[in-house]
Amino acid sequence: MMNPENTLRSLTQLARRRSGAWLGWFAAWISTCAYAVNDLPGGPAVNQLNLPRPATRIAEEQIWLHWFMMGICVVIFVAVFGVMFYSILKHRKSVGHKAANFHESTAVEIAWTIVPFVIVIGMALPATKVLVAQKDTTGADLTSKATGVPWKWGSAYLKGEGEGIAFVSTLDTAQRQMSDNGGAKAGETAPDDYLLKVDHPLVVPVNKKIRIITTASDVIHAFAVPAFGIKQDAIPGFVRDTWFRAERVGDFYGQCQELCGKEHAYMPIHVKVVSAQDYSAWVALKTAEKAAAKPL
Ligand SMILES: [Cu+2]
Repeated sequence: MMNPENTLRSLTQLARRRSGAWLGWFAAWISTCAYAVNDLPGGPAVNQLNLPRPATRIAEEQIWLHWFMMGICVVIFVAVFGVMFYSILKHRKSVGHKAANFHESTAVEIAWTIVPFVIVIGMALPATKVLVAQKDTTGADLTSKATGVPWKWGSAYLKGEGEGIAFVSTLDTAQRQMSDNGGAKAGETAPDDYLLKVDHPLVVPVNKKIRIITTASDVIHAFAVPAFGIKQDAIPGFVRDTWFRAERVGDFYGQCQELCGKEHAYMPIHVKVVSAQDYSAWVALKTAEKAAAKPL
């Protein structure tokens, strides 16, 4: 058995080794920061502060709601603190003011009931309108099921053009290796779609209502694409759904957004929005691939 002195010594050694590792890690991190990183259209941008550029009406409405609510909060903040600081400075006791007595003032009671009520209704009405639209998954042109599995996303086209197509989408192996090795090393550059590139993106047609049914095989995951304004938990044993209608072609990225386990960071979502013709061509290709793979 180890005596306490030996234990202490080995702990100190371990701490020393660890701090060396931390310093090395910190230096590596600083050096990767020096590389040029570019915006990823449909994904995160460099120094992005605002919400991503919307690709659906719902995402557009969410951004409007965000700034609308923010505006109301700022007005309330400025008004409340303005009155407070004005009162503290101009009506202080040292300049001869006496405190007014508002006890049982009906006018004040009515004002502080009506004003917040009006504000809450003014916020709830537009928010409810968007929320109801978000939840309305009826009348979809295409339905696809997204299944969260450790640590990938399974896609199965259930209804609409492309019915029967199914695949599993996995993070690009080269990017995964780069991450396992501690990120981009000196002389290497992490691609703009770092940890967002997958082998099989979810291909959908533009301007069509796409319904995504979510479920999971193990733990709770979440299917989310910020540019579409969607985020839906994928729960084992349950079926939930969400929808989007992308208004422009392009690549859009998301990630699992429910902390699901050790490889939560490695299950990105890539949605490829293409024109109707390109979508039909992709469906034909996938169908041919499936037919070729079938045993005779
Ligand atoms: Cu997950």
